[in-house]
Amino acid sequence: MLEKYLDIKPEVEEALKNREPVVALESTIISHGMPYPKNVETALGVENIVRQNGAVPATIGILGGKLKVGLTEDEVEYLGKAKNVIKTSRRDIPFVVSKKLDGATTVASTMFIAALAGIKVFATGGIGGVHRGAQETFDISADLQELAQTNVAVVCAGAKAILDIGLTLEYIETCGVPVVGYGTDEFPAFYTRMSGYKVDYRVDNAEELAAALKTKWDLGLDGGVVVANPIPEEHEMDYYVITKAINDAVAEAEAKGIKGKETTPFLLARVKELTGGDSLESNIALVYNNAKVAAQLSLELAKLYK
Ligand code: PSU
Ligand code: MN
Repeated sequence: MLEKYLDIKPEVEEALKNREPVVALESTIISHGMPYPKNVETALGVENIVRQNGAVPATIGILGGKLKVGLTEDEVEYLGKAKNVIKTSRRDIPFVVSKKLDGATTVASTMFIAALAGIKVFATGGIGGVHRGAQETFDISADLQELAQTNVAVVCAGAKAILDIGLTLEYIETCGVPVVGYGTDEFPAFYTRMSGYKVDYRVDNAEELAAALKTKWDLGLDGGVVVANPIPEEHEMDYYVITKAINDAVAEAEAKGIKGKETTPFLLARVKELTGGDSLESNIALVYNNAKVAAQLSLELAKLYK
């Protein structure tokens, strides 16, 4: 039945069959998170880093209504360039699929599809979360509800301050999802290593993390884990520069009446413009760093699930 919907790239299928390490990657970051051609360059660069670290990359997206697990280079290029690709979160999947459309998957839908295929580790830049002003707007990303129910570890650089980081962490706690600092006690704020908020647990290597994940899932504690991996120091942004850009972008979004699924892409694009492109360079560096950690984690998990 699932074969009707799922299209797994042979290399990925082979690795999954042999219980070898595989790392899922999302595609909204390609279509709505970064401009062309940097988006395509980054997506392919991330795949290379996963490979160099001994795992098989599987970039996930929806093409012609097929849930693709492992995009080819041409398909990544297509998603990076095309204008009509739908930002697809959990609620959108049945419609994008049944209408045979093209969709770029968010953290939520990438987790869902990764789990369908049997992939346990996923690398991205930042997760969605509770937006600033959510007390009024109720704007809370479906990524958080997905983390509550889908058994995939998400390696990210924390959450951007376009979100309310404190409320995001509270909501994640309500979902029963652990927030783990990778080599840090503090939850990172994407462009910077510090946010002023602590993580729930700190791990200092992939082995320790894999053991906790296996235990979680063995016990039937369904749901994901946020693995918060801070941006490398040399790529960190200046706190004041990035804070101003984010505050200005958030104010602009409000003034323009930007709402719903447009909010995150609007803010990402504006922050990039307001920092003269510097934020994009940091963004790329932290995604690469997450790909490395995700690959290491997938290797350790593969040993435990052999
Ligand atoms: N945050 C980032 N970069 C991104 C996204 C979030 O720093 O590219 C994307 C991810 O795909 C994430 C989605 O799942 O935005 C969240 O969108 P929303 O807030 O509409 O759920
Ligand atoms: Mn939203």
